[in-house]
Parts: sequence; structure tokens; C-alpha cells
Amino acid sequence: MASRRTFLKYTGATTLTLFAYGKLGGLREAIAQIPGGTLNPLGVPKYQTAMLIPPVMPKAGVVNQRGGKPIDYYEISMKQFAQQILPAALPATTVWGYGSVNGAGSKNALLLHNAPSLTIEADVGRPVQVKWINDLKDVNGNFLPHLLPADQTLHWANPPGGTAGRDTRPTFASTPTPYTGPVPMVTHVHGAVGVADDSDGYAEAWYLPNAGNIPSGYATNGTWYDFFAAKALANYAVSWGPGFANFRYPNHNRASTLWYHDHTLGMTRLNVYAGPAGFYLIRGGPSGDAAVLDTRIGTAAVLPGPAPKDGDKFPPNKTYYEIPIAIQDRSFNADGSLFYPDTRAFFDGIAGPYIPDTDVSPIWNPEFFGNMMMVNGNTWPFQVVEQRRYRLRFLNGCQSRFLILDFSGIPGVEVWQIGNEGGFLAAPVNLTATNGNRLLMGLAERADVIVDFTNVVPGRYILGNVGPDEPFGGGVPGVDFPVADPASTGQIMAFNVVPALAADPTTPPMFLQLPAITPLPAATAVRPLALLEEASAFFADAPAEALLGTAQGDPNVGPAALVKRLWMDPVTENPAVGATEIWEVYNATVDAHPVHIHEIAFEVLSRQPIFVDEANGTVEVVPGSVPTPPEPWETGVKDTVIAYPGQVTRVKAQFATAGQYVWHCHIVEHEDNEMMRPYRIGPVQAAQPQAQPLASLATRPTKLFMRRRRR
Ligand SMILES: [Cu+2]
Repeated sequence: MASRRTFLKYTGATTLTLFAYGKLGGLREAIAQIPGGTLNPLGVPKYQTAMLIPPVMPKAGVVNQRGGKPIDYYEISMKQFAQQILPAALPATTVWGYGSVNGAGSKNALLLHNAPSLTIEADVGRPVQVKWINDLKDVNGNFLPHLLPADQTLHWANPPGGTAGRDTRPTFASTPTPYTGPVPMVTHVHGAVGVADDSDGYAEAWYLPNAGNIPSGYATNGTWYDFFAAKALANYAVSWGPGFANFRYPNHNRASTLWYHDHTLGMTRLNVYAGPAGFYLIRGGPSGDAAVLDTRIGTAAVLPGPAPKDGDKFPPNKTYYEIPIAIQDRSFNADGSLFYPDTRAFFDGIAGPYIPDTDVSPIWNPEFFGNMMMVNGNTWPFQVVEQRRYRLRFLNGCQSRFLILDFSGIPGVEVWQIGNEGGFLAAPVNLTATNGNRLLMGLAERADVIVDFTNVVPGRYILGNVGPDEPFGGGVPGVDFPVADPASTGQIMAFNVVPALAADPTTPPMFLQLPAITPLPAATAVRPLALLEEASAFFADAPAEALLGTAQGDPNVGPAALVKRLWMDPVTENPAVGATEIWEVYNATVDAHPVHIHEIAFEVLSRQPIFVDEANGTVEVVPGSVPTPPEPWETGVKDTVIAYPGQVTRVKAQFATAGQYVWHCHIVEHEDNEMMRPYRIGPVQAAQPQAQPLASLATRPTKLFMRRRRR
């Protein structure tokens, strides 16, 4: 049996060829680099396909409220379809994706389902309402099963458990096979600020498709669905029904780059991998493009544009200079189907016994690294760019993979980051001059970047990736960790540079004065929180699950006990409505985790070294150590932050809207197995659901996994 350590050694980029376990566990076949499906990434030609620039999602209409602002209304379903993700000579891929089903509010309405999906365009302060429809049904109206192997031993949505057993970790007399029933879904707009909890896509507010053959006894929606449906009806006079929900977004954010994706309990990794995700761009307001000044003249600057607009023809008959780019890692089989592991053995060779005989889940993998790069829904596409400036809004939409985008293969390019998840930075950051032409992106992070191709000689250039093909722990690429395989995952996309069609009217980034950032009030509370990983009690060197927790006491003044907290445990983070708090995230694991807090945008305050006492289960800030400020690209506000191992990462936020939300790691494999916690702003709500009792973990020993996992 290969140990996890052996596996990770194999993934090193210095290994040209490695042996990976095939589907039968013991069967070995030689494939290149990271193990994956039966389609060898080196057999997939690159730069054959023009990158898709996602068009704008058509509206179903505009709702005029009496005494209120007009509301942009959408009807969006998620369904299954075939998409040519691989180059045209290779088979199409069956995926899921969102798309508008009612374009009555848009001209030239494009009712197109795609993965990633069309972009929702919103304005600051103008509400959006979406009827999100789970349409995972076949032509006969029967449910479609999952495309990917769903592990039933996690704390997950669990529709077969019925009303009493939904949203639990079910017990089994023998190791269960993958779940093949109807698929729960609930959509979250990642980064939405000020949204009411009924509309946040709470992980236990999922719902099944309204299919004709739902097995009797199945729960058709999650624990919180009915409660939130009643709130939505009371607050906005909108109804929810079988297979759909109506969510409302107030768009209280600064102008910024958001995205939407599924958030179902214990299934997010699978539902998102199957395709459903898209951009949600918020524009305007006091922190929007119009508030950016040109310091040479003191008046409005010109940013690269246009972006796609509602009603644009498709394929477009105009050129876009502002483009959202979603980068995701995927693996495929030779028939074009998505590959995702169907056994834990894929990860570290543990071939059982599994739950209930041990504490290791049979299918769930602690992390997953696709062996191909998909950009806006195509593997390794190209984008034609002129010798001028472009505004690219990058999203790291991978599963577990931190990206370090590397522009150094484009001689003459100049790259400036101007924004992150929460909108514009305090000031433009010249990544070319100050960061080696590199852009680090944790999972779910966004980067609003001006890429200047003016001085690039026409030709084809590759955007590289020097992040690792394994968990990230910080450090220098090629020194502290091997970089991604240069032949596959080390390449993202190509830019085909051509002469400019006209003079570039945009303001050079060095002259951009970005809108002022309103500082948050002083904090009234500090919460020490913890990132933990639990080791298997049965297998050596094997993580059983990732966890969140708290530190009891103040690690800033002395050792504080680490306490693990499961999804089902009572809420421990409970800010008052309107409170401003500092959340300190003590990372006691060996890897970096991208921590995402719903509902709010936070300031990154500092990071500082910590000491984890494994024997005593305590953590403290290293005495005498000094906090380091956030990176230049972490200024302004963010919704996701990289928490490095051996450090505390401190953020500050104001919690304005009462309700039940979550905070979690955005490595989706972690999030799905306990690295997510509910939190509540304000008091317990009348009639809110109670946490389900925990069935099977009561006797599991607490054993923190803190050994070094990499050599
Ligand atoms: Cu994590």
C-alpha cells in the first residue's frame, strides 16, 4: 500500500513519469504526471480553441416595487448537457451548468446553458432576484443521478434519510456504495454582502429537482429550506416551490467581481466540479469604475473596456477588452467524461476497510488536483489580444489547487493588480516590478488585473502556473515546493498577441488613483479560531477529515487549548448585529487554507507566527514575534484569505445583517468534510431549525493531524 507520503513524493514535478493507481486499486498503469482519468493530458492538444468570453445572463424582467428600487429578475435553471470542453477532435463532455430559461427582460436573449455559465451583471444598491431552478431531470421528467461518485459517509445533505435524517452523517452497517439518487443543489453568490440568510445559499437549504420519480421517504429539501421559504415570503412576497427557490441580493458590495456556485452540504466539491458556476459582477457606486481618477489630470480615468453587455450578439460582433477568466482544474476520461476519484485509494492507496469499520470514508479524497487546466470551460484555450491594455478578472475556481499565475513567459508584458474580491485595492500593484510577474491566487480568490501587452512582440505566449500540483504551504516556487508540471498544469492558456487596431485610450495603471477605502470601526471583540485536521486512528499518516475549531483563551498571551468544532455543534461565532470583530484564524495544520466568510467583506489585518504544541493540543503566538502586514494585493476588502500553516491570520469585519451563515475553507474537498461551520449574526431566530444530533462520531478520538506531510 502506498502511503500518502509516497503519493505526494510521486507528484513532484521533478518526476517525469509516475505510476498511478487505476480504478481497480492495485492495477498500475503508467501515465504522465498527476494521476487522473484515462485521458492522458499530454495527448490533449493545447491552444486549439478560442477562449469563451461569457456573455451576459439575460433577465426575465424588471420588477418595480412600490416605494423601492426596481429589481432585476432572473429565472435560471441548472441542467445537464454536453459541452465541447476538450478540443473539437476529442469527445464532448457531459456537464451541468446554469442558464437563463426566460429572457423576456433582455433583447437578443441568449438562453444558453454553459459551464461556466453566463455572467450576471448587477449594479451597486439595485437588488437582483433569481429564481434558481434545480432542473437535473431527463426528458421524461425523472431525476438525473450525479455524474460523479458521491460519498454517503460524510455529514451531507442525505436526502435518503428523510426529514428526520437529512443533513446528517448517516450510519451504515457496511460500507455504502456511491449515492445514485436525485441531486440536491442550492446556489450561493460568493462574496454577496448584506444578503439575508434566506438567500445566501445555506448548505442545509438545498432542494431536489421536481422530478416524477423521487423515491418515497426521501427528503426533497434541506433542514433550513422551509424556514427560509417562509422568511422570503414574508420579506419579499415571493414563493418557493418544488425544485426552486427565489433568492434576493441587495448588492451592498463595493463594485467587485463575485461568482456564483453550488453550496450543498457535503456535495459542493462534486456539484461544482460537474460545472455549475459563473461570474456575478457588481458595478457602479462610489467605489466603481467612474470613481477611478487619472492622477495626471485629476479627472476620470479610462479603464480597458468594454465588457460583454446584456443584448450583445453571440458570438459577439465586437471586441472585448474587459474579460472575466475562470481557471479550473479538471481530469477527463478518454470518452470525454469528467474524471473524479471514486475511491479513497486514489489519494493515498488506502483500499479499506472504510467506515463503518474504520474512520476513513470510502470515496472522499482529502484533496483533488485535476491534471488539465480549463479556462472559461475549455482546456487550454487561446485568446487573441492586441498590443494594448486589457482588464482581466481572474478567478481561481479550482478544487484544491492554489495557482501562481506566471506572466514571465510573455516578454515585455506589464501586469498590474487593481482589485481583489472586494473591489479596487488601495493602490495599483505592479506585479511585474515587485512580484516577479507572478500572481498568487488561493481557491475562490479573484484578481482584477490590467495586463499591458503594448510592448509585447506579436506572437503566441503562454500564461504559466508555478503553483504546486499538491497542497500549498506558502514559500517560493521551485525552492520550497516543486512547481506544477510544465507540460500540463504548469500551463494555463495562450495569448496570441497581434498589432493594435487603434490607439489605446486607457490610462496607464501607474496613473490610476483608486477609490478611497472606508475603514471599519474599531473592533469590539476578538475571536480566536482554528484550522485543524484530524488523523485517522486506524491508518498511519492519513487524514480522516479537515476541521474548524476555536482556541480557548488568548493565544496572544499564552498557550490556548485547541477545540475542534463539527458542523453539527452549536454556533460558537455569534456577532451582534452591527458589531465589528477581529477573527483570528490559527492554522494548526501543515497546509495553507483559503478561509471564506459569508455575508461580509473583511479587512486583512496581519499575520504572525504561531507555535502549536501537539502533545498538549495548544496554540500560542510565538512570543516576541512581530505581525506582518497584508500583502499589497490584500488591501481594501476581501471575502477569502489565505491562512498559512504556522501562522495566525487576522481579519476584521462588520456584521450588519442578522441571520444564519457559514464560514469555511474553500478547498472544496475540505469544506465538504467538516471544514465548515455555521455562524450567526444576532439572536436565535424564532422557529429556526435545530441542529441534528450526531449519529456516529461521538466515540471518535480527537487526534490532531499535525505531522509534516511533505518531505
Ligand atoms: Cu482547507
